[in-house]
Amino acid sequence: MFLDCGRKLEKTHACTGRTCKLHAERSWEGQDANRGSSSCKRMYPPSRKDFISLTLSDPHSHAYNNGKHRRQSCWRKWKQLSRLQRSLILFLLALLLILGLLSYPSITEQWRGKQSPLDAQLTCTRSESVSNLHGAGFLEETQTSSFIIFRLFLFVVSTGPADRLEAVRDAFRHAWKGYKDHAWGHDELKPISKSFSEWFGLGLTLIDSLDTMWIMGLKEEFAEARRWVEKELSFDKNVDVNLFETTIRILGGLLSCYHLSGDQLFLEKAKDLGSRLMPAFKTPSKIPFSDVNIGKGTAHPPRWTSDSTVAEVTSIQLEFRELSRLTQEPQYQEVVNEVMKMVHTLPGKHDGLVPMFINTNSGQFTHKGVFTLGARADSYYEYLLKQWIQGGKTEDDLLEDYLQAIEGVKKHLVRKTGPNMLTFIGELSHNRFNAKMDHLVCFLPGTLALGAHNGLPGDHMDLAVQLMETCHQMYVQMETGLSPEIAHFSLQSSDGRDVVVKPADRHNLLRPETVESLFYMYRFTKDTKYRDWGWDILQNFNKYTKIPDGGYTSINNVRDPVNPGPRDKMESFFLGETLKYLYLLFSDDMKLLSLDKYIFNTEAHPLPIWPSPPK
Ligand code: DMJ
Repeated sequence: MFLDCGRKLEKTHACTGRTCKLHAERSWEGQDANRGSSSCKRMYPPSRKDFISLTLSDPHSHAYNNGKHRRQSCWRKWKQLSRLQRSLILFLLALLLILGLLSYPSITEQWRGKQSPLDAQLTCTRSESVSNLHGAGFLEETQTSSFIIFRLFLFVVSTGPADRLEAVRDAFRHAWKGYKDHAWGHDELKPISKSFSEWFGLGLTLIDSLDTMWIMGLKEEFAEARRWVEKELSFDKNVDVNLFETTIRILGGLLSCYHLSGDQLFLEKAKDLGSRLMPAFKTPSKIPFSDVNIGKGTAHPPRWTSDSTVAEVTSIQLEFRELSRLTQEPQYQEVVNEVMKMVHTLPGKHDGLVPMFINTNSGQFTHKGVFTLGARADSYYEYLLKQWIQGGKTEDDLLEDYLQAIEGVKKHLVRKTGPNMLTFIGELSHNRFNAKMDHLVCFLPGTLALGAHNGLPGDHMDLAVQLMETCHQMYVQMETGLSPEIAHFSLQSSDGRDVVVKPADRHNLLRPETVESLFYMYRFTKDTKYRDWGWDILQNFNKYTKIPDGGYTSINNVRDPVNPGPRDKMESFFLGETLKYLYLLFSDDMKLLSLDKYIFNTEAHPLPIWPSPPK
C-alpha cells in the first residue's frame, strides 16, 4: 500500500534523512518510517507469521538479552580470531595453568603460616614483603613470568587494525546474509520479521552495497550481486522514484562501481537511469521536481506542495556531472549546474545559510527565515565543497558560497554547552536560536576537515575537531553508546548533562554521519582516538542492533540498553555508508580511495576527482 505522505507531513515534524525523508507513520508498527515526499515507500504490513516472529525474538532474543548476549559475544570474538591467534591463546592459557599449579604449594604454605588471608593478600601485592616470606624467590619469579604471560595474552587478544577490519567485514557479511536470505533483490531488509519493504522496487540495498563489497574484497558476494544487476535490474518500470534518493544511492552506486571495477555494465545501467531521471528538470523554473516516474517519463512535486527540498535539488550534482563527463553528453551537467547557478544569486539567504525549501514554479526560496545544517539543508553545504573539489577547484562561485556559508554557520549557529563546553551546531528560526542538532549534522566535521585539507582556512579544522568531539559525546553519553536521531544541548552550566534527548528523538537508524567524519578526521590527523571511537560504535551496533540470524535493525530507544526496541528495518545506507566508512577508518592503506583522488558522494559512493585539463 502507498502511504499518504502529504497527510503525514502535517502530522509529523521530525525529519530523518540528511535531506529529510518526510515521516510517515506505519501504524501497524506504532513507529515512524523515515520516508517521504511523494515517493513514499510502498510498505507491506507484516503477516501474522511476521508478528509471531517479532514477538518471539524481541525480549528473549540473543540480541537483547544481556547475559546471553555477553556469552555470545565472547564466542563471536573467539570465532573472529585467526587459527594462529587461537592456538597462541590456548598455549598461553595452558602455560598460565601450569605456572599456577606450580606456585600453588608455596602460596598455600604462605597462607597457612602466621598471617591472616587478608594480610597475606595485602602483603602479596608488595614485592619487598613477599621476598621475606618462605619460598618467596620462587613465588616472585612465578608472578613475574605470569605477569609477562598475561601481558602477552592481552597483546594477542587486543584488537589491532587487522582485527578491526575483519570485524567490519564480519558485520557486513552478517548484514548481507539477512538481506540475501529474506530480501534479495528488494529495497530493504526487515530483519526481525524476515521480510522486506519496497520503496522504489529497484533493489536499493543491493545496489547501495556493491562498491562496499568491492572495497572490502568480498568477491563472491560482489559477483553474485552483479549477476542480479545484469539479469534482473530494469529501470523500465512504472514507478515513482525520488530524484535525490535515486541519484545518490543508485546512480551514485552504479557510477562508483563502474570506476572501481571498470565493468561497462554499470555505466550502461547508469546511463539508462540518468536519462530516465531527466524529466524531473522540466519545470517552469528549472528547479527539479522531487519525483519522477522512470517508466512513463513524467515528473511531479509532492502531492501537497509545489516546493522541492533545497538539499535534494542541490545534492545530485556530483553524480550528474560525472555522468556527463563519462558519456560526453552535456545535458546532465547542464541541468544540475543551472540549479547551482540560480541558488548562487537567490535572495533569502542569511550570510550564506539557505532556507529549507525552494519553489519549482517561481524558483524562489519559500518558508524563509529557518536555517539548519540538518535535515533538508545539510548536503547543500557538503556538495558546494565537493563539487568544487571534483571539478579541480576552478569553479569560484561554489567556493565563494561554501566559505560564506561556513562563516554564517560560525556566526549564527555555533554555540557551546554550559556543563562541558561542547561545541555544537544549533538551528535558527526567525532569529530564535534552538539548541537542537540532528545526528545528520555530524557529516560537518568531515566536510570541514576535507576543506581544510584542500587549502581552506585552518579554523575550519579547529571547528571540525570540536564538533567531532561533540558527535562522539552524542554516542558516549547514551546508555547504549549509540547516538539518538536528534540531540538537544544544555546551555546552562547548572543543567548537569550536555546532551538531552526528547522521547520522540531517541531512535537510531544505523546512520553513518559520525563514522563518516571519523574516517576523514583519522585520514587527516592520524589521531588513533578517532579509530577507537569508531570501534566503540561498531561494538555497540553489534551489541544492540544485530539480529542473530542475519541483518541489523534500527532501534527505538538509545537510552534503554535492556530494551532498545528493535524497529525491524535495516536501511540501505548501513551497508552503503556506515560499514564502508568504518572499514576505511580501520584500514591502514591510505591509498585505498585516497582523498586526493576521490570524492565521496553523500551516500559514500566514491567518484573520481577530475583530472585537470592539459594546459
Ligand atoms: C543517506 O542517505 C545520505 O547520507 C543522505 O545524505 C542523508 N541520509 C542518509 C544517511 O543518514
